[in-house]
Amino acid sequence: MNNINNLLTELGVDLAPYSGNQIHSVSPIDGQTLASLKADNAAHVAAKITSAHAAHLQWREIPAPRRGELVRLFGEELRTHKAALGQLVTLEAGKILQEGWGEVQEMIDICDFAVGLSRQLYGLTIASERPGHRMMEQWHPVGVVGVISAFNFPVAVWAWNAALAFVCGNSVTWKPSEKTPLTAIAVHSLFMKAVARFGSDAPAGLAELIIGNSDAGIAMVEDRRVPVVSATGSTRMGRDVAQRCATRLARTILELGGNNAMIVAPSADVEMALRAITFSAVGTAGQRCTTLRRLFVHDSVYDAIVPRLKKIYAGLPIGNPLEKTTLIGPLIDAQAFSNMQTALTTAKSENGVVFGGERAKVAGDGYYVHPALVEMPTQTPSMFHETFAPILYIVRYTDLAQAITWNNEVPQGLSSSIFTTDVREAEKFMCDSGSDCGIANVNIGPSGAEIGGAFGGEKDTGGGRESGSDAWKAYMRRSTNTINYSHSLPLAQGISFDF
Ligand code: UN1
Repeated sequence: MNNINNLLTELGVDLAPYSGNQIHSVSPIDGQTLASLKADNAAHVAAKITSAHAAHLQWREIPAPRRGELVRLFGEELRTHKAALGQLVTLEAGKILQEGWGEVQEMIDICDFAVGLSRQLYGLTIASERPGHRMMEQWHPVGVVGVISAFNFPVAVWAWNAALAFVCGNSVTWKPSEKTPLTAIAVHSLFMKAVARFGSDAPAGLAELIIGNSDAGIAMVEDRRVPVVSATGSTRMGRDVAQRCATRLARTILELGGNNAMIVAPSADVEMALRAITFSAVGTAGQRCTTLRRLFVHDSVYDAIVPRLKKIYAGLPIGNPLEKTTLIGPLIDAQAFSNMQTALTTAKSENGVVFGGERAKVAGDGYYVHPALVEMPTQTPSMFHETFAPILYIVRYTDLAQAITWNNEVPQGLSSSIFTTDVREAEKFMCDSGSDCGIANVNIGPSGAEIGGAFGGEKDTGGGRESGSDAWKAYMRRSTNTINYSHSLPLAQGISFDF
């Protein structure tokens, strides 16, 4: 408890205005309650959106490079508070310290990216078919951006969205997971510090934080003043968000389930593959949307990979994620543990051979598990589901085309990878008829993406793209302008309309 109070003080967080008895932040490390908070209801949400909307009307008048300056200052706050914020992520979400800090680093990276972007919100100039005409497009702020984030990346995912949204001239309302309210409050307070340093042209209400349950999220999603909703979480949640947004024709950016595979080909560098498999399958205790869940190993390297993997798995340090030597922290809660056990039982009923997967003994009331390897006879029905836990299904293959078919056969389409040193296989995997995922990697695992690339995936993953590349366009509205500088009014398509 002392630890949490010290951290909150260091981060400049005053919990008093949030205190209540409706939302409980429970540390997955030992099951202790870190804080109890009140929940926003629909009326609170509406008031926050009113404030965010008013803020957007002012903020859009500020030149984009100046808006970038606010994000730069926020990045500075994150650099200063990286250690404390990363530790708070560990306390509240249970990921190991390295990954807690990594998450804050990802926030810093997107801030840097967004600062540069604030001078590069380019539109095209387009050749007109009409004489004395010019066409161009401009990108304008869209309004209030609603962000829904999940427990597993409680701070980085908001930053991917918010850093871009702010430089694009928008305000942001944020509904974090009810499992991780403290990290959200801490990020909000760091952002408000940056706002205070920026000066009076940053309007109050630029960032609004909604602490609440799903009813608060629904109130945000259904509010007509929120033209863009970016949601990260389960496919079930995303489908619900998409349907509600569709009825009011709002735009969505969806980052939903992943069921990511790796193909290990005959020419693979075995040592590198083992490192990549282990990090991407057990990192964040298997609770990343990019976690490696399905492994297709070529028959010729199966015996070089699978027994070694078992040995590695048996020696992985499981325990308190605050301890430096730990590599696998707890699952988020009891429900996650029970989902994992159900999935393993189903796998057995499909002739899967399970290695590991049982509860690990660690002091306190946390749900720690031995990560599981499950050797499957083929790709069975249970492998089509994403279970948010460290279960890695392994299937032997002989033909690359078959492995690529398996890669693409599941409903989700987030991330994928191949280990091969054969250029033909690598290109085949990445070509039009190769992996159908938003991310297709060669000789690295499916997780751990950098912010420079567009992040997201197809099918049940939702189709959204966030963070790098041209993802910023989703946070703006495009206007096409045709300017006539001639003295006549020719019509497009040569239409004659004389009167
Ligand atoms: C998520 O799991 O929700 O690529 C995001 C990665 C991280 C982001 C994961 N950069 O694993």
